[in-house]
Amino acid sequence: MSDKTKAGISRRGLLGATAGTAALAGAYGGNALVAGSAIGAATLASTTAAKAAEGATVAPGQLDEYYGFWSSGQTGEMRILGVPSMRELMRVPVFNICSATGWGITNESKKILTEGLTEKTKKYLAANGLEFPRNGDLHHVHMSFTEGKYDGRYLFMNDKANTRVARIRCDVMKCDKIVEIPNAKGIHGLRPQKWPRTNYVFANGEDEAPMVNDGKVLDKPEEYVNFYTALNADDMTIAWQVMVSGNLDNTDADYEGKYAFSTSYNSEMGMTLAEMTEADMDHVVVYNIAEIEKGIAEGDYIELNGVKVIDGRKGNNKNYTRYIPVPNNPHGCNMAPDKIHLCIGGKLSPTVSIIDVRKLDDVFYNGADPRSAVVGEPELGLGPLHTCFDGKGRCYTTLFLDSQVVQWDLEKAVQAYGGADVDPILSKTDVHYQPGHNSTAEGETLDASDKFYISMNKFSKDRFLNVGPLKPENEQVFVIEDTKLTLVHDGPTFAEPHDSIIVHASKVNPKSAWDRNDVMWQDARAQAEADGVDLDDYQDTVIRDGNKVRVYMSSQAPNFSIEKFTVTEGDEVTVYVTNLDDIDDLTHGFTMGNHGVAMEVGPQATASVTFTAGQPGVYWYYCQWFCHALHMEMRGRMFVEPRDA
Ligand code: CUK
Ligand code: CUA
Ligand code: CA
Repeated sequence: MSDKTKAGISRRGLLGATAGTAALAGAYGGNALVAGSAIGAATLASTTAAKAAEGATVAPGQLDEYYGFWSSGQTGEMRILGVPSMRELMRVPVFNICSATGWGITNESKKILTEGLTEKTKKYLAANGLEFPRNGDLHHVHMSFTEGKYDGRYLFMNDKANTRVARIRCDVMKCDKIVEIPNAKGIHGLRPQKWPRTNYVFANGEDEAPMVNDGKVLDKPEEYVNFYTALNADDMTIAWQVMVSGNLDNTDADYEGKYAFSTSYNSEMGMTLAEMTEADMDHVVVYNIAEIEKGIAEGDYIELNGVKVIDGRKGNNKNYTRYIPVPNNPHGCNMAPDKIHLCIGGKLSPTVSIIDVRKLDDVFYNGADPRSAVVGEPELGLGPLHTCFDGKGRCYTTLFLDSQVVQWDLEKAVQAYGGADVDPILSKTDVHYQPGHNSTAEGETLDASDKFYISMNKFSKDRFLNVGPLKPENEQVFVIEDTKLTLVHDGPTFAEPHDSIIVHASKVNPKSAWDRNDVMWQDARAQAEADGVDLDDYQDTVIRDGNKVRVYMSSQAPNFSIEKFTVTEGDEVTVYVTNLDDIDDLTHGFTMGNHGVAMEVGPQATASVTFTAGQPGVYWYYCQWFCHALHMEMRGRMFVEPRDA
């Protein structure tokens, strides 16, 4: 980008001047927002903007008011940010492999990554020398609910690439379950049930496939089907699936526990772009949860790969589903906190379709035309994708093609549809550039607030220093004051967060040290007990069991309890490390040189890793998390003797 703004003013000059003004006003002394972001020069020039920025300021040492839980798209992890500062606090590996924490390397994480895979996938992986998929595509992170509000227990998320759903425990912020969903293909939209609590997690299968997908059917779309999945949130088993017509994109649930919804951009069951965009109207699928549960209880299902599947396709004449026509290729699916209105982003249509959930009973039970549930369809701009809410009757819809957010009044949109001469559009604000998802604080809950608006933009283009052909995305924070959205933060992010949720800090209370009895290492504990080792105490035991060697050690800064051990070339070595330190933030690690082995061992945690002893020689192991002034010295040797010696 040129150094000049449209008005021909040097950006650097203006920022400098702004900093000066701010210092005078006493508003920006050492503030994280200024340090961490390029505040739009033009906006900062105004006093309103300065005030807004002040409202969103989090000084060094101060804590954010909200947690932000971020997806990371094709990176496969979940990220935790502080909001509004947008400081990245943590990355939690889920579907990816992590060199820092050992996710995908430790026995504990491998168990989680493998135990929920289908037999078909396990076979494929085994034939290719793999234990679990190496990648993931994590689009949607959502927290568990109790009575329409976040309850701080779990976070759920999807993997579109390998058709999986994962759960993170909020007490330790680690993934504890990953389940591959049978039958469905490409889990995309995901939402927890909001009411009365999250008993189900709903997951959309995006890609249609032949019902019997055994390599015999390709170009017979009539044999293709798609699946909507409900998982039991408490144990992450699959409750049921609904076979549907068309594909499934995004999903949400109501505030009564009665209905769930999916958008479908391919009601055509097309296999090519031309076919998928052919029809003028696609649809929203409405799932009637009580009827589905009843159907399952009465045995009206087929069992497919171990899952009870209800037939909810068009024309099934049952009360499991209804299909509401909406303009072509809809995307976002967002339930408003007024408990009444569901907003469907038009994507190819410049509209948002508003569905009144109170009208759905008539559609299911009194033969009402499904379209009669649509009570508004405001024309908002080009490429409407996702809508969020501020609890004040206002909606915020991202306009991908216009690179804007449109703020609009829900009630007025309904009135206009009824013929009233009112304009629902309150304001339009430029974002940089091409926004996908957006978030307000707790906007998908009954605690929706109008404090902040976050725009998650797919392109940053000229917004930051050029880092080569691959550019970061750009996320922007705005402060909302009535109809004015003031930009207070620009921040680049690595590939490619789709979605975020903003949760008040009072609802999230992670521990600072692990509970020694945590289930995370229950297998290690069982093995230790069998070996007569007390994992909770200081350990320095090496057990030989044929060509298996189990090394038990503890770590206490700056020492491993074992400074050397001997194995034979080709031995299967398992190292168990227990961190006996319980000081806040005192994480140790264990990295075995030249063996592809590294792991995090948090305060009071046990972690274990299994590997094959390599070529004969001396190998140093070391602690890779800086823990003490003598952290570099926190190391030891593994001596590998030749097998024939
Ligand atoms: S989808 Cu990415 S912008 Cu996967 Cu939630 Cu709409
Ligand atoms: Cu222990 Cu570094
Ligand atoms: Ca379509």
